[in-house]
Amino acid sequence: MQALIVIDVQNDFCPGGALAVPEGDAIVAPINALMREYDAVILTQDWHPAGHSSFASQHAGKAPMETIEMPYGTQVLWPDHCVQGSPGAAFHPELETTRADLIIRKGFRRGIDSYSAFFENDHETPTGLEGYLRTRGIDRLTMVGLALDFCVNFSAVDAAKLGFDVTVREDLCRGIDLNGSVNAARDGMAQAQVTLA
Ligand code: VGL
Ligand code: ZN
Repeated sequence: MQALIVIDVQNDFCPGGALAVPEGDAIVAPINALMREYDAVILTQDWHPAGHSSFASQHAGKAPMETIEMPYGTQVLWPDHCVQGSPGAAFHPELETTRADLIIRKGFRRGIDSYSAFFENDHETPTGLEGYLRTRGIDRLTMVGLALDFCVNFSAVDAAKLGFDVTVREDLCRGIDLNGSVNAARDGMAQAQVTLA
């Protein structure tokens, strides 16, 4: 069984949004077209409480894109984005959300970020997605969405480590590209046996 995992295709990651990824909206129509080819479609949604610890606004003297040391490791600080219930947290209006079997939200704990659809950034707190996929007999995953170098990358590497057969469709992703993070993500995914297509 094969699932399409659509990562964070939300207004804040599209042009005009709070953490806009260049051309983030260009992938929406082709992702919609791809949905019908899969046994299951799963969407992820970045879903932060106001005042989330990944927001630069919560750290005096810090600007977006700077880093901070958290108990679970180094954290990039972001502009306020994807605040629960805000228009920026909503899916892109053209994304065919009605086709989704499951919407998994992440990053909802104030003190910890969650890039991956499988584990929070401590790399051990599960989101529950693994159990959902295994109980449905889904073993092959195709990942698309935003951003290639953060949430798609961490989700794909975790999925491969968990033993899923993972393909990332790079043409249906766009990246933030912070200090070479797109190339680093490509290397990390290849090392983890993720197929880049
Ligand atoms: C993401 C940064 C912060 C992503 C989410 O979806 O890649 N990036 N929150
Ligand atoms: Zn976020």
